[in-house]
Amino acid sequence: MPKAGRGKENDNVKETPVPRPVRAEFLKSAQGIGDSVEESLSEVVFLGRSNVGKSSTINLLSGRKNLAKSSATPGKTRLINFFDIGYKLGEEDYTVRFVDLPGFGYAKVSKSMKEIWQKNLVEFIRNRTAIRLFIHLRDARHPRTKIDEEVERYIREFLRPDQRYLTVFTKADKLKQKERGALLREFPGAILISNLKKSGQDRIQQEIFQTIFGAEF
Ligand SMILES: Nc1nc2c(ncn2[C@@H]2O[C@H](COP(=O)(O)OP(=O)(O)O)[C@@H](O)[C@H]2O)c(=O)[nH]1
Ligand SMILES: [Mg+2]
Repeated sequence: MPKAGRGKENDNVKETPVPRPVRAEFLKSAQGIGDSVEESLSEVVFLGRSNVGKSSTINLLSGRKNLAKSSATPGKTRLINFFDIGYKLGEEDYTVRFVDLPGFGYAKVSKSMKEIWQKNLVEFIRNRTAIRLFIHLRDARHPRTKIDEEVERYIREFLRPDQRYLTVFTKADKLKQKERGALLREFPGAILISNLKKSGQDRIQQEIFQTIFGAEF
């Protein structure tokens, strides 16, 4: 892939390029690893508590208003959903697979991952070879919930060298400017987004391309 130009501030000659979604397609819903789609593309997994803004974020990143149904029909909410997202970066075309995992519950204290996720989901995230990036969505107003901390610790324990873990805080529009700065200082490397204001998504697209295609921005 062509090396992306490093955009400097006040440098109006070269702008930092952003991968642009141009196609999006729902593939299927699966119960678990057994009936999932073939592992033919690198995958980005989205996980987070129910109502954190997962569907909204997938819609924002895919450039499609209703790709991930914002209010999934009952029964479908426990399934793993697969989407292929086609991108353009410069003149090149790329495809990335998005995986939307069921939201985990609000349990304050859990003794094991089984109480957070069903067995089939734990099996999926641990054993699915195609996963290259975990995007953990967290609510910017509640950055330290026990369940989010547990999930992060759990996934980092089995994270492979070819996999990355990215924390994205949603609902940035609910914070004051000062609070946004404080949050990012507390979580270096995290990204803050607002689905309402449609802000922050470019950096996620760049992270996806850095991880999967080794792009440099
Ligand atoms: N203010 C604000 N609301 C958001 C944001 N993202 C999602 N929401 C709202 O939060 C609710 C849950 O969003 P949804 O995407 O369905 O969450 P999911 O359950 O994690 O898939 C909806 O009412 C969204 O409109 C955001 O960045 N800012
Ligand atoms: Mg949803």
